Amino acid sequence: MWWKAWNKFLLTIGFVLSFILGAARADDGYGLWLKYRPIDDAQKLREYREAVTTIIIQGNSDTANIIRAELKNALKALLGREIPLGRDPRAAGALVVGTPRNSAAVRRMGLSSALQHLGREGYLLKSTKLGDRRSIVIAANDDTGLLYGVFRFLRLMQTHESLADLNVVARPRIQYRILDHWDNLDGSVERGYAGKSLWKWADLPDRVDPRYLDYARANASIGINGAVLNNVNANPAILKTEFLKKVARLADLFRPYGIRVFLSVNFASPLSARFAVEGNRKGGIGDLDTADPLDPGVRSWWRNKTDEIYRHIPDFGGFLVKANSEGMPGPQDYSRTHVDGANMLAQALAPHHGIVMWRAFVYDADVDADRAKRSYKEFVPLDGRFSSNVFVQPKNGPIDFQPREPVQPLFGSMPKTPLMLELQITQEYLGHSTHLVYLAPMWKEYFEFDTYAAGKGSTLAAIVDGTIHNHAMTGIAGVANIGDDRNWCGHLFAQANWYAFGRLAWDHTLAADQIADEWIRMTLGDDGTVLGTVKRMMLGSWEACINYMTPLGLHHIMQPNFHYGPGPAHDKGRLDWTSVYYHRADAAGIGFDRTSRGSDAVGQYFPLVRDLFENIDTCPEKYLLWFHHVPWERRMQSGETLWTELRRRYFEGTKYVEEMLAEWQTLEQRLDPDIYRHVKTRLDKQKIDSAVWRDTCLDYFDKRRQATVSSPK
Ligand code: BDP
Repeated sequence: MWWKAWNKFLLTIGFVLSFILGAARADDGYGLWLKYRPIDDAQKLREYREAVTTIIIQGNSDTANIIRAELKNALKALLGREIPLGRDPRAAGALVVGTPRNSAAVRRMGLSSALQHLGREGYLLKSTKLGDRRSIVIAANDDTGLLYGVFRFLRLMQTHESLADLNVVARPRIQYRILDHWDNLDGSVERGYAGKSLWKWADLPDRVDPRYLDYARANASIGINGAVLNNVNANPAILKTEFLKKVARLADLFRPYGIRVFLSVNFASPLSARFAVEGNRKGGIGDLDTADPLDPGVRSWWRNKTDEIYRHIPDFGGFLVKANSEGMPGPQDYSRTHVDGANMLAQALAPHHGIVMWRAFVYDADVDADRAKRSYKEFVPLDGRFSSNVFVQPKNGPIDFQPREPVQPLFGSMPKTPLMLELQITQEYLGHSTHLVYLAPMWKEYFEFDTYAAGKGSTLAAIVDGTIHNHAMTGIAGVANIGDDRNWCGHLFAQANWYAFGRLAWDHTLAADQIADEWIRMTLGDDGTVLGTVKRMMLGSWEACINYMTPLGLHHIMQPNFHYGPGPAHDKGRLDWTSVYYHRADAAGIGFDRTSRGSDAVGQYFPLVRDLFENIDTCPEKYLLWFHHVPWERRMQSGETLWTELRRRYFEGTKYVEEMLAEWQTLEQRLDPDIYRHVKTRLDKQKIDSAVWRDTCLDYFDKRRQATVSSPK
């Protein structure tokens, strides 16, 4: 038939075209750190080919099937040959993957006791001898642990580590490792710089974008085990039955990857829609005229809704709540407390083992004149009163994801409440997905910050992972930087921040340097020159960004709303949203006096830290203008005046960007051309932007300073 021939012709053309286009299109970044580039080191290749000749994996669960497919594809790509599935664990080069339940080989090896303390997610990688043949075992108590173990194993190969004498024992240090998507139901993403939302709500639940699986795979490969799907500024409609069906479909897809879904909920959801003001923020989807958490009708509304959610999603994770913050409704609208609000939801979730993540990002001006003090003041008095399935979730710093802040003093000050740390992966205040800023060094600085809450060693990490105050429930959340851009994150190097978040959530003791090393090798290849150059670029990029935006403890001087580019002169609107409120540059100097003579925000830290910050001579210079209003002529550690030092920092920041660009250009011949151009374009822009930051801020501050000099006495 003619149309059959025609179809065949079209198919052939399509195939040939896609082949040509595919060949012409080089690396578009879609493959993330899971590209599985062929091992090009001949000796390594020989070693790996000997070490893995056959894959033995038991079980037919969805997760087992995912593992099988991942191993087959990855090994084929890495080793350039098909590795068959086999049955005999005694074969030389057998890669045995199993749990004591499903694998006789794992049982025979007596690994059960070693697995005892590894929970559902931990795993072992061991070189072993079965008979007189060498093989490798990946063992865990549960399929999820196996999946993590397999990704770890593949990472060893991707980073060209030796497979001889493997003896890896791993388990996560933090239990809930969650990505928070600030995705709206209309497909836009709040503070998203990588296209639209990944979730195609209009297509779900019937049509499924294959990307969902790659998203889940990428998360599983770095140990992320939860996803909050929607914006904290939550649209109540997410709880409508039609949406729950869509959410359930995603949950079904993510489950075999060890990922549970969570939702942000709007506290006013039980209200009838007629209360709607400010778009969707205050009106609900119910038929009640109150959302008072102590009202029996409201409580049963939440109970019923929660029960319904679990009928759709039996392992639903729980609710994230932004309440009484930036116009979002909350219990205080009814003269109730955060405890009343959180515990009501916690009670509805408890029978299903769900949790509440109640955000501490609140800043009611009535609470204190200094915004930095407000969440501490609201939450510390509530310690000990939250239900056991409630996390309070503070951001890392006391203001708002600034390039650098001191740690949020709530950490360590609520010993009876598990605190889930909220980090921001998306670069809202750090140049969006245009600037290359590697965030692992920043997160490490926070993790290692010693609060002295229970004496020396009370680091943020030790508080968050439960060791200091003995919490079994532990968690960390990162505001995602993922969208539907082909390369997921907008900037190729923003992928490194997604990667680093997952790695640190699993093990916060990892070094930023090591994580960069892994990411570069897996993403850009194993060329030593590329590795060295790119790592250098990455490791100094955060400090450089601080320098060209907000050095020496400055903060919140960006352009309003958009949060991109400098706006030091901004002084309109709500006081605590303006730049001049924060930098306070005036006749005498610059900086926010938060000492005991000023707002006394220092008083919220434990004595040793408080005293360190209080004293201008001991306050670390990186926080100087956060805590002190400092005279322009004050001598800094460098011997320079503050003004000269400030200038020096701004110039140091922009110089670093110029160097990154120059260094990147030296790599042109060694990199994929698309990747090269993609990053080069962004570095070009970063160079311009950083100079704008520097010049705008210095000009402005200079005027304030000059005004001083020339101002009439
Ligand atoms: C601020 C963002 C805003 C978020 C808010 C939050 O500008 O878009 O809604 O944080 O965390 O940084 O709730």
